[in-house]
Amino acid sequence: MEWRCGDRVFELDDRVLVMGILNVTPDSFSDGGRFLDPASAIAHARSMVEEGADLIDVGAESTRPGSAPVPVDEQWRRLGPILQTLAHQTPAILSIDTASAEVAARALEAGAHVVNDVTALSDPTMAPLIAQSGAGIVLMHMQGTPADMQRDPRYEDAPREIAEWLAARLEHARRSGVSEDQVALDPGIGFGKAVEHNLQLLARLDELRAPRRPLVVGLSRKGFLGRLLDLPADQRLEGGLAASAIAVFQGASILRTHDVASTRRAAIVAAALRDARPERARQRSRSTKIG
Ligand code: HH2
Repeated sequence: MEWRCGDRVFELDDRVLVMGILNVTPDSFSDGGRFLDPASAIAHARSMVEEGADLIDVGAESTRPGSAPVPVDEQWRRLGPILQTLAHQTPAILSIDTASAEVAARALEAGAHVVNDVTALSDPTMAPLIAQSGAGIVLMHMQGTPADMQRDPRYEDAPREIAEWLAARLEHARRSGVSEDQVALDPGIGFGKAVEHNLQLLARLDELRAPRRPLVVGLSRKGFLGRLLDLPADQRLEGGLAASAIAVFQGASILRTHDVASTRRAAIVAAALRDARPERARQRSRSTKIG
């Protein structure tokens, strides 16, 4: 399975990608205010690249529960200098975490390769931008908006409904001219989901594999881990690694995380275990013979 992001192509049958998070916001739930200053943001991005990040996901708008949208000009004031420097001075592939096509267009112009859209193309000018630029796009599921999503999220069967919703958004992207190989899908852990919905999604992640597109999972330090562990955001690492390993075992290809080095190590072991299952071993020997 290939994921095409502009002039870069990721081959994802065997590899798990680590997407390091760089939040240039005053209010993100676990690292708000730490990387607002461009020098500290750039140093943090560099250290994530050294730890093995394949992509750096840069965002200027927190989407924590209760947050409000950040105007385009303010997003760009925070992002512009950082993206321009990173595009020229690091080998990392840059992803822009925004729902605004205007911000995404400026970021792609500055050298980003991926748009991470937590609203899955809700801005009507986003799909044409992705189609025309050839950038990679992450389509994420959210029930409601960040302002109201955690009030009382309800599903009859969260994994089934979210799988159907993601397949429909993929179809919408395709009809808007986006090539399927540009798209990655994300169930949106914590976005309009109660603890049990997040657990069902992670326990049954393999049910989301049907469209044969790369699956992104972002669970780093999130609230459901805090609820299970009764611990604050800075003490949820081991819980997050356990859940990430299970996600990889079931087919996740991209892990979005604040903790790059440890997530990479967990992903390598989980992917090796996944590939040791008889059906995967058979698939791999078939594709080796064909290739
Ligand atoms: N989670 C967050 C933000 N963007 N994008 C994708 N594709 N998947 C996710 O799960 C996801 C995301 C929220 O996490 P974080 O960036 O740490 O916090 P905040 O939104 O407060 O900046």
